[in-house]
Amino acid sequence: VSQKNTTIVVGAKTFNEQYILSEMIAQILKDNGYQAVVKSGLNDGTLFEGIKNGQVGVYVEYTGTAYSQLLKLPALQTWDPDVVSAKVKEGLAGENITVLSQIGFRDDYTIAVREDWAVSHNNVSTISELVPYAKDLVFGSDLVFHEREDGLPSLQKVYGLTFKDVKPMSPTLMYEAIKNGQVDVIPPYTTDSRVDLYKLRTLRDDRSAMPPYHAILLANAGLAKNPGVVQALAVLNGKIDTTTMRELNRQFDIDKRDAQEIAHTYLVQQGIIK
Ligand code: PBE
Repeated sequence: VSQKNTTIVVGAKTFNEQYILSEMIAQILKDNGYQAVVKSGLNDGTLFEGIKNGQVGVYVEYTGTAYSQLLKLPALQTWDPDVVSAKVKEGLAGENITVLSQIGFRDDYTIAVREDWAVSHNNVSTISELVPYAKDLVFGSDLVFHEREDGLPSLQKVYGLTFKDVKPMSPTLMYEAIKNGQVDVIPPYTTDSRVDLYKLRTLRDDRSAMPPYHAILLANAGLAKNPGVVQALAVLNGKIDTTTMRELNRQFDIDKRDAQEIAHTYLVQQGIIK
């Protein structure tokens, strides 16, 4: 059980909302008298190991990612979000990890093409309709989507979707890459404002190959026994919806504001910290 004089490590992955939310968590903890430090730029495996052994105290994960990547549970026919959340909570408990809350928003993977390309190709609007064109198209992946079980391999299995080439890149660069025509298809995150700003069309996952990704706040089980920490972070329960998260991400990606400052402004505006 962590005392007020031990430092709580807040972990984060490598994209917009992860930087913003980890700053929020750290600022809330500090406002409640705890010491906290953000460690960002971590990959899923490092975060999973860290939160199990306590080197990471808290971080934001996503139900679909915890389900398929961390717990390696078998794909479902239809992805009922409540079933996914329940299985994740139970599975993580067995790994010394406590789900403190659902934050409120979903950050799903989608598949997107340029709007003008879609219009000139029979108005493609579902993943099924993309399949016949894929052999001539280049897919720009984030660093992991093309090889994770719930990503491209699942789309290959469910739809028979196979591209001419796959180019992995940092998640933040793939939006520029499709805008500039370096790639034809990308897997945007649904909380990213660049989908609209760059005139992309997201295609409906009409055979439900991909799981839901609700944002969940995870804590090391030892830390979760500290009622003060749990109570301090309870303010995030259901607090941030998808529209709000997209707007905060827009401030980061488009306005180029600092994550720490975005987090601070939001928490003050909401009356969460002074
Ligand atoms: N997501 C969607 C992934 C990346 C995009 C946020 C669920 C994840 O980091 O788990």
